[in-house]
Amino acid sequence: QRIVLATHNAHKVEEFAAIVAATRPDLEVVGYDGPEPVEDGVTFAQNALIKARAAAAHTGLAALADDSGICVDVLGGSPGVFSAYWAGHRKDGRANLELLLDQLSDVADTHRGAQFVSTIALVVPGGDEHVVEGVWPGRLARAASGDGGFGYDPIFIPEGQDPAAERTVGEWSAAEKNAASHRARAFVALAPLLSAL
Ligand code: ITT
Repeated sequence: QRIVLATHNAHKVEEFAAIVAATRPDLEVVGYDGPEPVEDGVTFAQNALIKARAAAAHTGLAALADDSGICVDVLGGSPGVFSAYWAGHRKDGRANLELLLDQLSDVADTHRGAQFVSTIALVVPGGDEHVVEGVWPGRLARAASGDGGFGYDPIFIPEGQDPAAERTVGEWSAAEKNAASHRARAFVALAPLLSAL
């Protein structure tokens, strides 16, 4: 079974490949280098559907797209769908992360709650459309640490760690992240839909 992954983000491709290899090794996930549609939705679901529909139409294959971001409680859920260009620099993840740290510089640890969200759309050409979501709760660190992963990983501390040894996702291995992340959680909801294709 072949399915196209409609993303131009190499980190997402890598994480998906690892998650699929661990759970659905029979599935052949192919990359997408076709036209990039304008992502003008105001929700993760709208943007994920825009990307998956474009890839399904262009390739004739069932298509998956991930729209994701970090949602910070004291910012009312921002950056959210604007996560990729929060500081205006779409390709410069570091500027985005530094702006977010600045914005929270006066906020105490008890109020730094945040969550990563991954919304995945599955579009079958001429057929069904599905949207699933994975949420990874945690809080923002006071400073960046670690250089693993991408985007906001160096400032995100997932919930449920030993309080004496908490680490940011930037300090986690790829295998640890891919077993626990918002993307892995969305994939759990996606798996039965893929099996039904
Ligand atoms: P595509 O649209 O081509 O898939 P993109 O990077 O532009 O790639 P999004 O519009 O979904 O994708 O933006 C997601 C942003 O949210 C991403 O650039 C990061 O800043 C952040 N983000 C999403 N998942 C993340 C993760 O696992 N770790 C760290 N940051 C993440």
